[in-house]
Amino acid sequence: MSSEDSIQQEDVQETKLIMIGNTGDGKSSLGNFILKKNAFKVSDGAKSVTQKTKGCYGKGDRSDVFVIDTPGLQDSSGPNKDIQHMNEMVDYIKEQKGLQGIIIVLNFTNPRLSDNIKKMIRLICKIFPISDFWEHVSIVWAKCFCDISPKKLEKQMSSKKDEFLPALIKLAKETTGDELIKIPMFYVDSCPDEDDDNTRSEEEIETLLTWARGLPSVNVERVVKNGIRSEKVIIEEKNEPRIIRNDGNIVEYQIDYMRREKRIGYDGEISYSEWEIIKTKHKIKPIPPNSVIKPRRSAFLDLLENVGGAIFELLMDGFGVNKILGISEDISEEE
Ligand SMILES: Nc1nc2c(ncn2[C@@H]2O[C@H](COP(=O)(O)OP(=O)(O)OP(=O)(O)O)[C@@H](O)[C@H]2O)c(=O)[nH]1
Ligand SMILES: [Mg+2]
Repeated sequence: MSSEDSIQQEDVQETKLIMIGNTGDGKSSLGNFILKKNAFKVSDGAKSVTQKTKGCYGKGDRSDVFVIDTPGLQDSSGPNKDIQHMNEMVDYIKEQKGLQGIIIVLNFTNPRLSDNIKKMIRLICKIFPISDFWEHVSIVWAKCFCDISPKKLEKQMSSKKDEFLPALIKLAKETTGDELIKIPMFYVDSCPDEDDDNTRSEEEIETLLTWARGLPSVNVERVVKNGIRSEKVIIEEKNEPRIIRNDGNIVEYQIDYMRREKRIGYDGEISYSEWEIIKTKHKIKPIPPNSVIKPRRSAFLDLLENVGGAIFELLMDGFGVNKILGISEDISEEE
């Protein structure tokens, strides 16, 4: 390239967009549609296709548009792959001179704002810890098929706005404290059949580019990898005794030993699995006939409530409870 060429290249006011979203939702297809050329490989199955962050200039009147395609999040190879992808994406973004638009690509055929999508958006916010983050964000609804009837389209568009915008505004408040944000939404079919009229999508992209061209550049130096951690699993255990019978002579109780997984996601979010019974012990303890105190069933229940399952079991196993409740030795213990 001659020096003249490079000056010309620098003179061109380019518009840079990055596309982020879940795997298979249509980022690469949208990139190709915006650039008017086959710059990115598109998947033809359920497998994640894009494995590397890569940018490309467009063709013809889109030659001043640079689109960065990224690997899909929620990759089927697991969260560690996501972390690797995101770290590489951050490195790539940091190399860029400018970046105007952060396009979150969502699948129009997904009816709900799932926890996964919220998780993904929170993660993107963490990567861009810039105060005006939300100013740079727009949503593109991909797979908004061009043959959908106008009436149906209008209905679905308004249901998306009703469901997603309040949730996004809440997320914005949570992340940057912004309350007055306007998130543009665009509805696009990036892969129409040849004879389909896809004017609506083309117009949507023109509006998207007008929006992006009017934005200042993101300060890419502030983009960070932190906030992305490996997923951790912590095992939590508890004992849950239940008093089954107390007729004044014996007290019968059962202890369920339970376990659950506490998962700390790579975005810091905590989730729990259901408590699972891993072992049950059935115990019968006699109350001595000459005991001065004849504890009622409610005394055991009170004890259980006051000290909790673990201490209750210790007490019942002889750490002073015999004295408290006047109970002698075990007569039966089954597992
Ligand atoms: N009809 C139609 N099909 C689409 C559209 N967007 C994506 N697809 C199809 O959906 C599939 C996935 O599209 P991709 O563009 O590869 O999705 P991606 O988000 O880049 O996927 P990963 O790279 O795996 O993260 C492909 O079969 C596309 O042809 C769209 O707007 N309309
Ligand atoms: Mg892709």
